[in-house]
Amino acid sequence: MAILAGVAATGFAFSLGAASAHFGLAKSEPEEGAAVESPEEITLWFTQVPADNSIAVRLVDGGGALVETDSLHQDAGDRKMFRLEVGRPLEAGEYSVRWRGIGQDGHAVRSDFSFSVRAR
Ligand SMILES: [Cu+2]
Repeated sequence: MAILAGVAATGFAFSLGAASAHFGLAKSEPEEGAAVESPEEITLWFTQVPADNSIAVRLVDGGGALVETDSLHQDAGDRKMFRLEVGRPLEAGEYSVRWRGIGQDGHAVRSDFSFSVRAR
């Protein structure tokens, strides 16, 4: 009985560890699905501090074309937080933010989220 309990507890701890080790996006500004005025920057908060220099973020318009942006900055105080400076007014329409990065478990993860810019 004690052995079985020990095995179960180990399995539980392992699955918790695997879940918490996985890398992803915690939130963003603009949020997924938001309709906003042209944002000066796009902010991403990840679930953990990514591997150094592993984050890339691209802004793509509704037609799939890459939108030229300014630089990406990692926040010095909160290293899970990254800001992409847009650097230009965005026309009204749909946009996707495509990101990739490497978490502390060494796995490369990529995903995207979308928002729209309202007509003024
Ligand atoms: Cu992982």
